[in-house]
Parts: sequence; structure tokens; C-alpha cells
Amino acid sequence: MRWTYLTPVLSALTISCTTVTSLVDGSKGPERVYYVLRPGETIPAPNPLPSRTDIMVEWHYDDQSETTNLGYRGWDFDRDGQFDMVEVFGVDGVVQTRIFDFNGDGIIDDVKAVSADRV
Ligand SMILES: [Ca+2]
Repeated sequence: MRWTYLTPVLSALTISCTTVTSLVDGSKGPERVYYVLRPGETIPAPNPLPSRTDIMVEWHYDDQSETTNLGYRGWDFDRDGQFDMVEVFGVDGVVQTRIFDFNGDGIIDDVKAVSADRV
């Protein structure tokens, strides 16, 4: 699965999610230092269903701890090896946004926010 052409888009989205963790007592928790995007195995589906690939975000903190969460799920509708749609997940594991690249040029063609009342 070729997904690297969307790496700049995913990186921008991931950076926008960078926050400092607030603890229950109100103090600040460890601060995120950097992240690594880790694409998983592409899961094929019987035709005409799209294949999908989960992309995990591995966060590294200043206290040397790490967390990993599902950040993105890429869908390949026409089976050409490029994502046609990428779902963007929030830290709660719920889809926040869907981005579309209909012609496979790596440029976003459409963005649809997923409202909470439709989930
Ligand atoms: Ca495709």
C-alpha cells in the first residue's frame, strides 16, 4: 500500500493534535516530544469492498514514556494501492474527519467533518 504521498497531510493533522496531558490534580503531565506514524497491514476485502490500512500514531513523551493510538484508517476503493479516503480518529477512538483524494494525486479533494450527533 502506497501511503507516503499522504504523509505531509497526516503529519500536519498529527501535529495539530499535540497537547500537554492534564492530570486529575490539575498539574501538567508529560509533554509530547515527537511521534512516529506506523502503518499496519493492509486488510483486503472481497470485491467490490475497499481494502483498509490502519495507521497508528506512536507518541513519545519527555519522561521517556510512550503511548500508541489509532490515528488514521486509509481506504482504497479502486484497489490501485493508494488511499481514496482517510478517516482521522480522535484520542477517544471516534472518527473526527474524513479526507478524500479521488484522483490519487496526493492533494486533498474534499474534507468532511463528522459531527458528534451522526456518530
Ligand atoms: Ca485507490
